[in-house]
Amino acid sequence: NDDLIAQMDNPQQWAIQTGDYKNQRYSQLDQITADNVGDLQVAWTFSTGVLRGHEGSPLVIGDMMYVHTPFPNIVYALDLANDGKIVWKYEPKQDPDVIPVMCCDTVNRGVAYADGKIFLHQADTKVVALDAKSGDVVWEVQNGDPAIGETNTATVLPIKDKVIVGISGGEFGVQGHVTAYNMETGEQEWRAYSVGTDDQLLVDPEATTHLGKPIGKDSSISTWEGDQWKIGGATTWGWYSADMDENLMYYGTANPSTWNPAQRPGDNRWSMTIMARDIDTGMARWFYQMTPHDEWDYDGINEMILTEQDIDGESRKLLTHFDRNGLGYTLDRVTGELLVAEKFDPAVNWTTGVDMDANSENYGRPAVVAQYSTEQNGEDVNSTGICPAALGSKDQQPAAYSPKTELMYVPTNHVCMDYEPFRVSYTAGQPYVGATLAMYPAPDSHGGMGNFIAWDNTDGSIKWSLPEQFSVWSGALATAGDIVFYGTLEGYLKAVHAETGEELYKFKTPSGIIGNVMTYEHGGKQYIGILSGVGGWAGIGLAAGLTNPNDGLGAVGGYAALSDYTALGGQLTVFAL
Ligand code: PQQ
Repeated sequence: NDDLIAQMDNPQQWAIQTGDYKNQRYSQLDQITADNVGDLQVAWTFSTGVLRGHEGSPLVIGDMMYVHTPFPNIVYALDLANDGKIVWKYEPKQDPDVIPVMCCDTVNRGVAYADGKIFLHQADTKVVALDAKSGDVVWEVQNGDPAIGETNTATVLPIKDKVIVGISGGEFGVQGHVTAYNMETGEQEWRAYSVGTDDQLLVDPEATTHLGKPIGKDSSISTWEGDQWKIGGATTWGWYSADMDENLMYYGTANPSTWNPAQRPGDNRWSMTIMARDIDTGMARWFYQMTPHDEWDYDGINEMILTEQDIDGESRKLLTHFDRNGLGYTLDRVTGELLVAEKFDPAVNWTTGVDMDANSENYGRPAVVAQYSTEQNGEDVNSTGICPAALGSKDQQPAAYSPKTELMYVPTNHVCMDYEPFRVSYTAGQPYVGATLAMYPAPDSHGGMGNFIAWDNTDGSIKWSLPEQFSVWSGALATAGDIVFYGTLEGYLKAVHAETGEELYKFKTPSGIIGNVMTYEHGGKQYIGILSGVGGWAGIGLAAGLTNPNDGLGAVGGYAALSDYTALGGQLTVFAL
């Protein structure tokens, strides 16, 4: 898509949620630097009028800024040339019955732009194309069915002549899928399921590979008992990246349903899998399953960051992924070859690491520590002290990459859990969870539940690590000014030095931050923008008013202290020198 590519290449704009197709979240803007960031001031603010968790970020295209909200998914177009005046507002009419079917707050990770249109994927899975100038509906299409637990929180990927969209509902036993719609008309072009028959998966059993070998016939359904795959989860609610030269798009699939592993024997392919697919046809080039037969809810949907770097003196096209399971993976994104798999939080204890011997029959599999299994001999067992907790060493909060430092800047969680699986039966549209969880800070952490780290993806090592009291649930931004920004659950926007991690600036916004930091230039001036509005899975206690420690799928107890620091409220804060 030439229009979008031109906008993304222009550092004055913030044209896509992920910064670019590579998901680097890096800006060339360098007015704000490590030397002057300490002088940052609030330039203007905007209340979204909505209270629950605010994920994602605004977009900036020319003089227009587009701001979205959680359910009911309002979109505002603000005129930056006229003091942020509201040019149009779009408020979809959605049935509030979708709210209880959303697992982890009513968040939305933002709108997308291409070809003069704004694309919104609502909570009720309606995909809407709006005229970017007027806000008029150009087309709309229903992607899923909330009555069976299909909902949406993700942004969409506009690419070439398509809009690529995912689905949520892993806690409701849906059959996860990714769908391409025609950007002009909204017509469906292809749909690829994560679990299912070869036809549904869009695979060629001989040509699609897993760690260099063909996946073979019935690669998914042969790893489930009976037709459990039909309610097998593996949703696609995360971030999407793309390599236009290879014509490939990348994303990860989520947990297999239910959370009780004893109820679904087998590797449960292709849940917990990194997928590389042809953009035009959806056909899969390669898969890599990170957590076969998941026992902990370590969804594999976190972003895939694409870079070109040297490994062992050879320049390679890389894909880096920080998984919920606590391992930072680096792969060759053309072939799917596994290059690095190392823990990015030292607390991770469920595995001793991944078998990297290409000749081993366990090649690419994590070795599971029996003590932290939630299943033994086919029976479910209670397990305590598992690190990380179900929300992972990192959840959806996206990392950033600076080509200047060649480091990844990663918002992380430092949380462990007790896991009690129980038998559950499937009823369409009802929770299909099958485990009770308790979450708490990792034992070595002196109470800190998060770290903001710098990671070298070429050898899998932590360069520096900044302890945070709560999980860092906000997305990072790296800039050519040698600074990295992130937000905290208490509500601070922080700027740190890209080389050393030294804290250079912090400002407390009105509510906890789970949004992603963005930057743009307008009228010759660089601005930093961040949405506050506490919520998401970590903030679900505040967002949904829950107090029982095991509620919110176990997060309420773990993050109870958040209410001592912040309260609900959706606000955009924009900073400048
Ligand atoms: N959403 C958040 C959030 O926005 O804070 C955190 C999570 C979700 C999770 O940790 C999940 O496991 C999760 N799982 C699904 C799913 O399996 O379909 C969906 C979502 C979602 O749509 O937000 C989350």
